[in-house]
Amino acid sequence: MTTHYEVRGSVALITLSNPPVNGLGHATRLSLTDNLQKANADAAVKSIVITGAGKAFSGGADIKEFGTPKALSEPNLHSVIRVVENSSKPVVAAIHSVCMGGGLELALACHYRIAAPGCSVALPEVKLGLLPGAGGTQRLPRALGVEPALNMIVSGEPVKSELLAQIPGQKLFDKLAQSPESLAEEALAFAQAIADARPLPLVRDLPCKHPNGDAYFQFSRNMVKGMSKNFPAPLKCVDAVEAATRKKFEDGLLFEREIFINLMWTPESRALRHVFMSERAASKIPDVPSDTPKRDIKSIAVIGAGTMGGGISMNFLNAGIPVKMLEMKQEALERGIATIRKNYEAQVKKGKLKLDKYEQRMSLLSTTLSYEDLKDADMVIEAVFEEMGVKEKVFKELDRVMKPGAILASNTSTLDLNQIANFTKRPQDVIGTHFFSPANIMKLLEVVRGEKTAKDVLATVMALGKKIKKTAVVSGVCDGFIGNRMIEQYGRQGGFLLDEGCTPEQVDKAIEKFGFAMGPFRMGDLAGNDIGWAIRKRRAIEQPGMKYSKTADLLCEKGRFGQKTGAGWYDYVAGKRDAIPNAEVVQMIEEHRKALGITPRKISDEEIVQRLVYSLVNEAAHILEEGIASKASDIDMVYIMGYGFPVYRGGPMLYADQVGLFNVLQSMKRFAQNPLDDAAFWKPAPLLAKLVAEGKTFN
Ligand code: T1G
Repeated sequence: MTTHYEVRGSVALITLSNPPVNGLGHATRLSLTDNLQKANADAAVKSIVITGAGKAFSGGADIKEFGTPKALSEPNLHSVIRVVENSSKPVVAAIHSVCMGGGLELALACHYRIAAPGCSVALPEVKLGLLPGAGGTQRLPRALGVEPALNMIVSGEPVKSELLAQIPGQKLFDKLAQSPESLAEEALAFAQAIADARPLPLVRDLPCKHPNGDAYFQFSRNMVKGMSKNFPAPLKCVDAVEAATRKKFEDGLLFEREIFINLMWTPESRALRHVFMSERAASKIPDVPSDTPKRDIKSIAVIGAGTMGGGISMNFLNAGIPVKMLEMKQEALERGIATIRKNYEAQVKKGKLKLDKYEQRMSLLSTTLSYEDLKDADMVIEAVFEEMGVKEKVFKELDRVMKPGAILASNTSTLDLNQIANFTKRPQDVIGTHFFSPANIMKLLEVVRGEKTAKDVLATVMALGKKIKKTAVVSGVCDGFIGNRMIEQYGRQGGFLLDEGCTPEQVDKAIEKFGFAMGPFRMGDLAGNDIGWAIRKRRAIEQPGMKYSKTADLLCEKGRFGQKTGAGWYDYVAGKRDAIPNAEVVQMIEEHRKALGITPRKISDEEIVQRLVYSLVNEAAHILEEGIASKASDIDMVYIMGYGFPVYRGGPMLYADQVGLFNVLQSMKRFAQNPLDDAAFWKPAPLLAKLVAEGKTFN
């Protein structure tokens, strides 16, 4: 049963109880409808209150049901809403905490609404590539006014109930409760007081006009078009709200329904729903139960006050966790503090951070030159030079000074975490926390699980990742973990494309048109081409057979490391980020081709995109079959949150599923036949071949 029913005096109280957020799944809709009919049939009941148990009134339709027959099974949300509106007795919605999507649409169908202060009210469907599909685009403008309603529907952002109640002329809330605690009692009293009020007010009967509709909606379309490239839903939201001002209510409802169903089947909505579920699935680790006890992390130590150490520290300061930063020299500490201050002051200047908050965060930061001062920290994160000898010294010191039970984390991005753990006598307390630069901005955190990392250490760090607002994804130990291991293959393909006839600009533009934030060559210039250079030198010793294009080495031999040297694949003007193509680099590539006897050919954007994206997919299949990542959706999270993969395509794995793994494999076979490519490169990962043979998908 997913709604409770009880009668208090002459009021029937129906409580939605479908944890965690009272999603309006089929069972809940059925139970709610039954209880509404029961209340209407009970002569002792004069009025009805609907509320939500736990931490929400309702988080909306049950996203987990989408794409399954249940989502549309009767009673669907429209039918439930009709039962509420047709109730012969007044129905009062008592909303608190969270009232979103279908949950708000349900409340809008009630005759009266009482809200507790602090309730987050939203129609966030647009974030799932949809629009409100149960009358929200037709009722909210009537209850709140066209403009505030359109803003909420197009942005999908929550607004606090007390702010909405202040909108002049709003009919959304009949009353604001004194507090969340008094809501139920106040709602019952209200329901009793209006029990005989007739006629029962319906939001659908309210007028819905905009005094300057044509101009307003045209203006809205222009604004929305600018910010919603590649996302079809926002503009459709404008169409639906405009329909509310032009059509009869029932016609507007049909119009909304038609758009909703069309959007539901768009690849963009499929991708955005996948991202919503994947982001939450990432925190679920197959062999670590969600109730695993976590260690209490009240203070953090950070070793290294450089770019990474400073950025990492800011995450914890932002979450109100004190940080003690250690460096070898005082001037390094001062530089680190100055950088942190500069970052915060930039946010204060942009109005993104209040001055008192900035000072409060800085008050949580302390520094030291002595390891002894770190001994009471609950967790330490080292962000020192990426060289195993340095890591060894640091971890031996940490092992010596840190209290028992402290978590010892390394921010290494390429080194073997198991080897680092074995420098200590407590490898079970060692874990990798691979932040992405800039560490205070990038959402991705790869949590690297060593073979001896204890389960409670892993659970603790995953929960800490959520607390500092990161998308934490668990990776096993391998060279490059998940993201960098895949990006290496992507980079190799980029080099082969240059050898065969492309310019850096052509490759970047093709993949950026596909939706990547930045192509491989602009990204190399940003991260520093010398990083890849060092990896290739190491690779030449460890895996001599691995084929690379020489172009990147030729570039580095010219000292063109990228933005940090003012020139890389492109030229850069100081203080600007624009990548300016450089004729010498193009000429260097042409001469290199001649030296190899290669006649350049025209390569289509489609081939560029396929070779770059499928190189990610094939390496990801290896990562999955080796258990480095436990699920394909984690890999999608890594790529969207850490490498600029377009969110509206859902990540490389979902994209491959939507292209069809059979088609991916066919393309790979074609690339393998290209003598200038690398047949070994395109050898399908066994898992990929298996999924194709079985007609299955990654997700
Ligand atoms: N359906 C199913 N599960 C949901 C859910 C939903 N609507 N919302 C949250 N969950 C699960 C989530 O997967 C996680 O599960 C747990 O609840 C806690 O979520 C017709 C069609 C409500 C503000 O888009 O914004 O109505 O991982 O970690 O930080 O017009 O969840 O524990 O198994 O995010 O406290 C519109 C989406 C649906 C709201 C709570 N509604 N949810 O945040 O917890 S479409 C939404 C949120 C719709 C109608 C249309 C947030 C939250 P698990 P959480 P939180």
